[in-house]
Amino acid sequence: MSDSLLRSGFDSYLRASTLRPKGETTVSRVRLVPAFILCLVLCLAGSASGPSSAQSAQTPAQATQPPAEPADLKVPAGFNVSVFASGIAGGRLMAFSPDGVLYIARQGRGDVVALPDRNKDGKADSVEIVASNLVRPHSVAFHKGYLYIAANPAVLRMKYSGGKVAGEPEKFVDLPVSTTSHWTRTIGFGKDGRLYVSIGSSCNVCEEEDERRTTIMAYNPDGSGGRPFARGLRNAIGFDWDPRTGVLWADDMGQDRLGEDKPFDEINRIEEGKHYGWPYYIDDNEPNPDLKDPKGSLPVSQAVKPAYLLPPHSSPIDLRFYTGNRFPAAWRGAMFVALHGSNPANRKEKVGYKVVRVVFKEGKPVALEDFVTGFLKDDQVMGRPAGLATGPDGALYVSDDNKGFVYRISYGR
Ligand SMILES: [Ca+2]
Repeated sequence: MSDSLLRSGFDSYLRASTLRPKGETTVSRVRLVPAFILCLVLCLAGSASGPSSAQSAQTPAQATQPPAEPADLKVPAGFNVSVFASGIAGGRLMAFSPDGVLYIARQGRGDVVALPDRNKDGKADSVEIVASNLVRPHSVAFHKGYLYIAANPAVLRMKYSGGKVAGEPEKFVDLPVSTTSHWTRTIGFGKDGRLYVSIGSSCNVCEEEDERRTTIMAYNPDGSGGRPFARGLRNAIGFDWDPRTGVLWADDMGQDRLGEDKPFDEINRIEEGKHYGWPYYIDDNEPNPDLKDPKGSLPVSQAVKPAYLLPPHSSPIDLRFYTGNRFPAAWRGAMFVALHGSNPANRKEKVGYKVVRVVFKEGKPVALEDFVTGFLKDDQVMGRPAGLATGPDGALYVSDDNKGFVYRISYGR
């Protein structure tokens, strides 16, 4: 893509940044006038107290719907689960700041909030908006004095020091524009200092023209030199490095409308320069039956098979290693995956809707074990797990973008 196209992509991002994304708001016409008045009141309150992106407490007036009930979640014996924060609908991926405050991107609201727990009672004291008017912010990361935010279509950053985010978000890296599905972008910094960004496909099944799509991209620490680190990943929303081995792992979400039990979602062991097969291959390198008249091709010998097949349509979002030391040995350093759960268009009987631990044997994933269940109750959706993060307190935090909770999973007393 040319520079001018990249620029026009960001210009349209800036234009769009004042608009609500289509398809994710539920404001009806009859509610527009009260919503406008509410917005006016909030804007005036915001301008009286400083810039919109400054850290500010969220007013209760923003809660326009009755509060959701937390799910009755189940965790293994010895673990505890509690509500850390509520009112975080659309909350996706999370990161802890260097001073131990949980930050989360609220994709639907277009903002990033901080959830400080200053009195360390396992409950967020407040919901503080640190950046707003963003288009589909999905993932956050802290690195060397900045908070990075993956939005669409750019990675943004804000200065971070003394426990505070300051100023307005500035563009750091341009990304492909997505106005349909797979608009999520996930970021992480490797030990090599590079910025890694996963970018999903523009379609359900197709060959991409923009080589940045269906990859995990890697950028130099200054944002330059972006190139695909790994290709052939349809939508690798969650990725993380095993802290013990340094190996990069990513999940991948298989395509839609190929049947109730096809294709599998995936866990992949990511290596630089490798191709993971999509769109040419699905499952264990089976030719993709929905790819008609492809222009390109890939020798099957060059397609890396999944390291583990996840249940079809279970929809893995975040994939993270537990990096704390409060869990028992079997869960220390464990890989967890948030299975967001199947869409009724793909499957009648729901699958996913839980957080699983991936059991490894001799360095390879061999099984899944339930870690957090109860997001389904009598087939009713009580929440959908999305983001995962290990806290400095050794607890695992799980965001639920559907009912807007952040749950805290701790061990022992
Ligand atoms: Ca607290």
